[in-house]
Amino acid sequence: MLSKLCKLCAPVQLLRLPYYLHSKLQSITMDSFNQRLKSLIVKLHEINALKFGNFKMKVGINSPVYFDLRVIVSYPKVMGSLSRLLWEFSNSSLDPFDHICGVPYTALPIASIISVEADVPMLIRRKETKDYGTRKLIEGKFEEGDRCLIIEDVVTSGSSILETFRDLKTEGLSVTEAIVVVDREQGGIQNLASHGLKMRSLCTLTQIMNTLLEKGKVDQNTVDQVKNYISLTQIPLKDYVPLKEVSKRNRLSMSFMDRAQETKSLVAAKLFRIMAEKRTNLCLSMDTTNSMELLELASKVGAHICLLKIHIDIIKDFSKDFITNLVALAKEYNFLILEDRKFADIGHVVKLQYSQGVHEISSWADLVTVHPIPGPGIISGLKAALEELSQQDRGCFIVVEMSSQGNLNSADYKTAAVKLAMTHSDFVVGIVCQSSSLVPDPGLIQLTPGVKLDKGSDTLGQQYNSPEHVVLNGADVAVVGRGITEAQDIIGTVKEFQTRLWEAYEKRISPNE
Ligand code: 5IU
Repeated sequence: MLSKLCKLCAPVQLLRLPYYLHSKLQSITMDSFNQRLKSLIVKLHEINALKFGNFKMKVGINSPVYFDLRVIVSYPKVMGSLSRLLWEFSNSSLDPFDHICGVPYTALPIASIISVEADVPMLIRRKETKDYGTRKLIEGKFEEGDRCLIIEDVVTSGSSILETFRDLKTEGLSVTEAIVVVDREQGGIQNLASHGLKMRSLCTLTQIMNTLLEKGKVDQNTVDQVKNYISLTQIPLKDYVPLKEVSKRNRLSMSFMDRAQETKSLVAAKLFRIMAEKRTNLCLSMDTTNSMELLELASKVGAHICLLKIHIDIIKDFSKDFITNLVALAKEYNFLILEDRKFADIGHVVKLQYSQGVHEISSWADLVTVHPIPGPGIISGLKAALEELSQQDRGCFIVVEMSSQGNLNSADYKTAAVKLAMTHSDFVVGIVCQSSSLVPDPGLIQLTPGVKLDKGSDTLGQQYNSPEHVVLNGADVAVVGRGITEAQDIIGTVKEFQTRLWEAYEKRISPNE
């Protein structure tokens, strides 16, 4: 593979010369390499790919310097010389490899240029897996065991590289090394090394600052600020879910009992066990406004459901007695209670909404639903409320995708939401969604609403699929509301849902039986 790389690496291929010429030429070449690197740094500064000021970083720490190498796509010459320098710098001493893969998105054009000019096959990592078709994480042609080199533009903590590393490894590729344009010297190299990945960088932040100072582009004060910042801010890996935590086992073919072993949450394990023991993956959604009606229905169907989902804020005659009776029914019939509160505020407010007010939700609801839109603070807020309770077996479902027509859940939002769920899987028991690809971990439970005996819709945007359809699309627990509550024969209908959902689940885990 490396022998093909002549076009890009010609300037450093000096290995067959006599030694005295070799070393002389090598130092000339190094001088010219360094000159070219310095001009590149100046150019990057000119095109605003390097900025100085006070910037909020993805990892939540303010920085006096910001790199936006995305702009290079508007400067093809800069993009070309950056890619060439990166390759010349690293290619002669790399571990053997069969493919290169740029970390999406900024490193994609860099990897593409290297791929074309050095004639080395490229792979592309999908940032979000397709909901349809082959559901591949990695695009391109490769065999299991092929070796892949990762290419990245700027490294801070190394978390983006590690996500690409994890997906490549999940697809069976062998990855030992990453090459990067800029190392911000904030712990990335050590973080990657702790996951068995070597990293080499074309230049460091210190080198960049020294060059810009030498060329009169920044003053000593800015250089000192950046140096001080580097020494103070060694950034830990925050959102990265290590490879070992993402089980390679496909949850769709695993039994609920097996999956109870995979979760970190007590309440998720309890739900898995209830489903297996009662042979039901039916969640009844009771959107009624009358507490007596709710209790009556719960006692009628309690034996056939694993989960009862309610909206406490629509009950007109709420009382503490109602909660006492509901909790007693849950115990008697062995189901859990899900308050479909869909929290969506900042941590401080959800902490109060969860534990205070007339409803004191955290004191009785095993589970709640949460919109991840505010970010991780919402999970911290809910957890903070629980710290004051002696009852610790509580959890939440994160709403990643909705069943309603025209919902605004974009692909990027869904990816970030799933990541949040994975990062907090001690408290997040699962994901509310419609498609199996959004629940990668067997320890997480897919909760799917929008279920009726037949496909259809209501007049306000709700969309329904059949029990078989949702289970095949990954639903572990199916939420049925009006499909049951508005049926003529409620018990008969509950039993029909229970049977059809359970049979679909059994077929999913053992397709040939
Ligand atoms: N629900 C949905 N869709 C969603 C989410 C929640 O329908 O995407 I998130 C709730 C709303 C209602 C129940 O409480 O699930 C479904 O009731 P019906 O089966 O009656 O439509």
